[in-house]
Amino acid sequence: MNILILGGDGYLGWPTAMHLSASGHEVTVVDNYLRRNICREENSEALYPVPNLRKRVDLWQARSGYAVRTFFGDLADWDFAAEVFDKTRPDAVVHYAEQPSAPYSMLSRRAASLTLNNNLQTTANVIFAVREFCPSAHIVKLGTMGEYGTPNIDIEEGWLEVEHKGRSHKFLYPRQASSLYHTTKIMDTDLLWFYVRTWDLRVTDLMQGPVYGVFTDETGEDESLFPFFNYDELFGTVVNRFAVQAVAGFPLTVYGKGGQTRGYLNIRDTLNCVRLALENPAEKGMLNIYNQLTETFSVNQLADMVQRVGKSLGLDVTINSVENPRKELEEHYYNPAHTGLLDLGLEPNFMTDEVLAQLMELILKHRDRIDHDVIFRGVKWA
Ligand code: USQ
Repeated sequence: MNILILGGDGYLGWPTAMHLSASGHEVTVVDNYLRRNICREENSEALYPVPNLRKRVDLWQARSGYAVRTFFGDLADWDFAAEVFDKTRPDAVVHYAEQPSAPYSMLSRRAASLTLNNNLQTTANVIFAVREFCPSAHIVKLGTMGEYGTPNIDIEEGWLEVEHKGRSHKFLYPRQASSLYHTTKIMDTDLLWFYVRTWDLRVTDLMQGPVYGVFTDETGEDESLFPFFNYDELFGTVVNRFAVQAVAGFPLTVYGKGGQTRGYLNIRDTLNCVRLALENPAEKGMLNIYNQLTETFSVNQLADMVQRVGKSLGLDVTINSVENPRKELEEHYYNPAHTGLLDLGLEPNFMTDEVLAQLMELILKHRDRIDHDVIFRGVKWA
């Protein structure tokens, strides 16, 4: 397939580009360095330096023999989006081109506006561009499990059959997010669903939980091909943060009671899920939704695992409950269905002690670069 990856420089975009090109697809990546620029502005630099996208593409080609085409620009700008879609006419589009941080979206009015404008305008432009230049293309959109929030009933895979006064109807599963970022993802889903119904688009929306790790089949041990590894409060996800904190001797920052439960997945499984979604496209006029997670943990369980593995590596790991800067339930029911991707053939890479130890050993090599000041800044929701 001829595949366009939007946000191809990101934590997930770049590993996806390598994975899909290694799987035999013709890959084009698009990025405007939004994440790199925000990270620089906010002093949220990754643990190790990451080559720019042109250099990454060259390094990957030298290693694998596969060429990846690049476009640089802002997909929220229609003229640029139209040029990219017109020149590539893709069979499928993987849409990661969004501001991905919940804490950043809650930082200031400016950060909130950037998140809203970027995420919604980019999604709208993707929809308009697909209709104009490649109406049969399959859009694979990265959504988030955070769209559902933490309801006191089982979370279904995208849809809910509702019975009301003797009649029934299937609706999108109710959505109730706990950050502005997550709310933009709900709005994206609504936009996509509207245009699926109206213009017969083909869309798969992947409701993904927090991702951890950096190693993939394509990176091997080659650090020049690794994705960004953020451990700061804004752009680091919790498992990656805890692994760095353990190495740095920084008490693990469990927010509040630590009973917050989410569905996690190894970065290797993100790549496999996206590939499986591409290989099993939605029909015309269909919105397929999969819950993209492999196992659930509370924050306390994660902290205990990281502490145990850290100790086995000779690290002195302590756990600290800090006042929760976020507004979220700290104890709640959580039971999300996630059989769709397994049915398509996903073979999960679980969070074993070996997986965490490998990650911490990588961090140990870079421990001198860890900046304690960015680990916790306490961006408050309220
Ligand atoms: N948490 C802590 N301590 C920390 C950091 C986080 O207790 O130092 C807690 C948070 O309060 C939250 C949970 O860990 O309850 C997960 O937080 P996170 O920062 O790993 O994940 P989140 O902000 O929800 O966002 C991340 C990605 C986002 C993706 C989302 C999937 O940044 O792009 O959409 O995970 S999900 O969480 O399922 O919505």
